[in-house]
Amino acid sequence: MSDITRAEICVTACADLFAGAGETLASPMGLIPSLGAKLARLTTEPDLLLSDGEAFLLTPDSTVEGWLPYRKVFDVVAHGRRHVVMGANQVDRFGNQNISAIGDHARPTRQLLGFRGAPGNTINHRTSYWVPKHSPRVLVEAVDVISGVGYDHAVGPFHDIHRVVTNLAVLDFGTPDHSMRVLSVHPGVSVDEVQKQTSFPLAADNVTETRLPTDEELELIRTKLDPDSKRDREVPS
Ligand code: F8G
Repeated sequence: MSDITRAEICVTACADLFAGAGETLASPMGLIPSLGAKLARLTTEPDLLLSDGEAFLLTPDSTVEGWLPYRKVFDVVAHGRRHVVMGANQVDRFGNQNISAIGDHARPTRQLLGFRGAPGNTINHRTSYWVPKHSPRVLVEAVDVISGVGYDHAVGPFHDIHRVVTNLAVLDFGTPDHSMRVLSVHPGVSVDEVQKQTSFPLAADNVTETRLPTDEELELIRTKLDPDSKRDREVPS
C-alpha cells in the first residue's frame, strides 16, 4: 500500500465529502473533486447524481441517465438537494470564498472568474471547497471579495459550508464560532506544516490522519476512473 499517492488520498477525501448524501446532485468543479464524486457513487453513495455541467446526468462511465438542462440546475440549487465543491482563489477563516478579484475592490490587481454561482450556492445548500495548492495566499485571514458566503456573513437556514479539502489536509468549521479547524492531515504532512501554509490560526484539537483509499477504491481510481493518471498533474506526489 506504500505506493498510494497524495492525489489518490485527495480523491478519497473528496469522495468522503458525499458520505450520507443519498439522492443529491453532486456538482464537483475540477478533476479531483469529480473523481471523488464518481468514486462515492460507485461505492458508498449509489443514489448520488452526477451532472455534466451542461444538460445531462451521467453515470460514472459517462452514460446519459437523465436530462438536467442548465435552467433546471437553478431549481435544484433553490430546492437544496445539491452539494457543490467549488474552487477558491482565496478562502478565509470563516469559509468566505473569493473567485472574483484580487486586491482592493475599487482597483483590483487581478480580475478572476467573477461571482458565478457562488452566492446562490452558499445560501441554498451544502458547499465544500477544493484547494489543490494549500498556501498562505489561498488560505487568507480575510478574502478580498466575498463570492461564496462564510459563517460570519451567513444568511438563512440552509447555509452549510461543509469542508475544505486541500493537498495537505481536510478542514471544517466545527468550532463554537465556526472558524476553520484541521480535521485530518494527509499521511506525511504535519499539523505544523498545515499551519505554516495558512495565514490565520487554525483550531487543531483531535486531528487524525486522512484515511487511505481501500483496495477497491484504488482499483476503481486506477483502472476505471483515471487510468491516465491525470490526477497526478493536479496533485504531484
Ligand atoms: C492571485 C491569487 C491569490 C490568483 N493571490 N494572486 C493571480 C494573489 C494569479 C494569476 C491570476 C489568475 C450553479 C453553479 C454555477 C453556475 C450556475 C449553476 C457556478 C449558476 C454555473 C456557471 C455559473 C462556481 C464554479 C468554481 C471555480 C473553479 C477553479 C480555478 C481557480 C483558479 C479559481 C482556483 N490568492 N489567486 N492570483 N466555479 N475554478 O497569480 O496571475 O491571478 O490566477 O454552481 O458557477 O456562472 O454559475 O482561478 O486563476 O468553483 O477552481 O482553477 O481564474 O484560473 O490562473 O490561478 O499569472 O495572471 O499574473 P483562475 P489563476 P497571473 S459555481
